[in-house]
Order: sequence, then C-alpha cells, then structure tokens
Amino acid sequence: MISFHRLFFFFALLYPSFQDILDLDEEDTCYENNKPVFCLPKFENVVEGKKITASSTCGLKNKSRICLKKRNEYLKCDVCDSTDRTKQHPTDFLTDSDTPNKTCWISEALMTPPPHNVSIRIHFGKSFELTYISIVFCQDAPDSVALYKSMDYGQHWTPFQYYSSSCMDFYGVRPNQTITRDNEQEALCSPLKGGVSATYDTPTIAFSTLEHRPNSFNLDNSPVLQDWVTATDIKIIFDRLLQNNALASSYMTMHYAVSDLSIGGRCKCNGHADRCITDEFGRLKCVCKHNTEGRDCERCKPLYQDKPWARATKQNANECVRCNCNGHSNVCRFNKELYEWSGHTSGGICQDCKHNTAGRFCHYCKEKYYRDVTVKISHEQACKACDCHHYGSKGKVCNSANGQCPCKVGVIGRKCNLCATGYQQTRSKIVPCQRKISGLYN
Ligand SMILES: [Ca+2]
Repeated sequence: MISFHRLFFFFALLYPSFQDILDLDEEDTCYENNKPVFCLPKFENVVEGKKITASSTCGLKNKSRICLKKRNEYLKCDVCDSTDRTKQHPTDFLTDSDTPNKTCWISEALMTPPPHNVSIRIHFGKSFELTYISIVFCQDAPDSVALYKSMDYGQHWTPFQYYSSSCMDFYGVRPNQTITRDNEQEALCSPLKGGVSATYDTPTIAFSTLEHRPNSFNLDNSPVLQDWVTATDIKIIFDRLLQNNALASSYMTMHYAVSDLSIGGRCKCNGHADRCITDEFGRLKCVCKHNTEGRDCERCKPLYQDKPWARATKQNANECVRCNCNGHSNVCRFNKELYEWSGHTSGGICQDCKHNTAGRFCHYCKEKYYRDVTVKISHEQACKACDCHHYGSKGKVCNSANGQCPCKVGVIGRKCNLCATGYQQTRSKIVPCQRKISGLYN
C-alpha cells in the first residue's frame, strides 16, 4: 500500500519548491520583519474531507455479487449490499486510511461488451493548485483512464491526463508526446501496460501535473502553467476493462475497484495567503494578506488599487498599494493610462470623495465649496460651503481657494451679503444694492 506521506516526500524531492513548505508553521508567513513576502497554504492531500461522487457504486440500488481478481490471486467473490455495514463499498473508502484492512470503492457490475465508463468526481469547493493525482486500484487497473479538470465548478472540463493501452485509438492522442513551451496546457497520454505501474507493488496511477512541462521550475512566471495546475473539480473516467482479461467474455460481474485516491496540492491563494478557512456560508476561502481580497486573493482591496494586482512571487510580494485619498474615500479605481504615464508608480483614482472634496486624490473642494486653509486637506471640515447670498451673488460658485462669491455691482463681503460704501440696500432681488444718489436733495 502506498501512503500519502510516501507520495508527499516523493513529490517534494521531485520539485525543490515544494520542500519550502515542509518548514511551514502556524506563524504568519506572509510577512517577514513587517515586510510582505510570498506565502503559500500548506501542502496537503486535498481530497480529505471533500465531496466525492461516483456515477456508479455497487449495492446502492440492489444487492449485487462482486468479484475481484487481484494479481497472483484467484477470483474472489462477495456480496455488495449498502444496507449491511460489512458489505458496503462507498466512495468514502477512496479516502479512508485503509487500516487495518484495505477498503475499496467498487462500481456496479459492468456489462459486456463496452462501453464501460464509470466516473468519479471530486468537488474541492474552491480553486486548488494540484501537484499530483494518485489512484491505487484494488485489482488490475482498467485499460483506459482519463483525468479531467474544471476551473469553474464543473461548467467546463478540460483533459488533464490520459492513460491507455491504445492512446491513439481511444483518446486520439499520440502516446508520450513531447510538451514544449507552446503546448504546456495539453494533456498527455501515457501507455498503461496491463494497468500496472512498475514503480509500485499495487496497480497505481500517479500523475504529476508538472512533469515533462518545460516551465515547471518557473511556475511563478508562467501564467499558462499556473492555470494548468488550477482546478476546482476533478473527474476521473474509467473506461474499458482489459481486453485480454479472461473474465471479459464469460462474466458479467466485472467492476472498477479503487482502494485509495489522493490528490496533492494546496489551496490557491496566488502567493497572498498561507491558509484557507471556511467562511460563514460554509465555503472555503483564503485568509488574504498583502491588501488583497477574494476567495483566491485574486484582486486588490477597494482602497488599494494604486498599482495593478499581481500574483506574489519569491522575488516580489506584489503587495497591493493604497491610494492616497486624503481620508475622504474608501474606494479607488485603477487607471492603466495614468499608471503608464506615471512611470509605473501610481494609477489609482479615488472614487466617491466624501466631505465635499473632489479630484483624483480627493485633494480639492467640489463646486460650491471652498478650502478652509486653517485645517489640513485631510480634515473632515477642510471644505466649507460657499453659501453665496441668493440675491447679492451672481452665482452659487465661489472662489475655491478663498470662498469669495461673485458679487453683483455694489455688493461686497465673502458671501456677497453687504452693500459697498456708497451703496444702499433696496428691496429688489435683481439689484439689491443701489448707488446712493448724492446731492439729489441738497
Ligand atoms: Ca480505502
């Protein structure tokens, strides 16, 4: 029996970058000396505790006879009955620890001739970055196995890897093709000779997601491979029992049987979180750092849009940068042109400036308000209402720097609420101050 831990160390050795995570502890690893650094959730067997469904499981509908033929053993038959605890073979047995006895998920009996496809689907409930998928069979492996992945919770599926004794005939893929930098998102087909991998003592499939892909050691800088290893769901389709299986022609009691399924990977947080938690709605999400947010830390927080979001790398944590809104806004918008124009230093535009402020940084007063220079621009009272006199002023808009309203002839005062020397108040709304006519009554 191949354990998860053996696989873990096998892949940790295969990819040096995975060795880093062996040293993770409970500390916040996203900061070092208060500086943001690239961080990762722990490497784990991501199927543990996940929802696994199978298109076919023996004994669910009717009690049925199951016969398994293990290598170097005689055919062993038993009864599968979901109403009897000792005779069950549910999908839970794919992820149990297999102690003390090896437990197997077993499909319903397959009728000859083909097709024989039966699928297992694993729903992660969130994006994960996968390193390997390992399937340990209870008997000889099927003739063909296809692994598919979805990045959108099962709406679309793309091939991940094929295994078959006849890759071209069955999947239309030449066996053992070479992957170049131009086709790194292509699924390969590996010949499956008798369904047995030479590395293991039990029929096993071990698919390493990055193996043979040129950028596998440069994952940080390869968006294509970052996508390639990302999945929210995995589907495994078993197809066609061995053609040379002596049972094929005579028995109607053939089954797919898997004792262990493990998928190595980690919760996808784009280098901005070192753990994932279940939120109040029961959904998995990253505990985002570096001023990022989203279930995968895939965007900057609303006030941290001064630079474009980027995945953290070992060289640069790409922390999201706060916009300077002088305390008058909690939201800004990234503008690419401004960012380019600034020489990649600042591209944020503050939105919905409060306290009667306006401008890209909420740094001046909006129309009909003026700047009170006795307080700082960040002060809530930095902008005061013009409050121009309804009759004395020609308009409502004052000088934004000193608050002076545009007074009509003969009217003075910041608000235009006084008559100038030599003028007297009238009852007219149009001419509120009239020149005194001197000497008329002299
Ligand atoms: Ca098991």
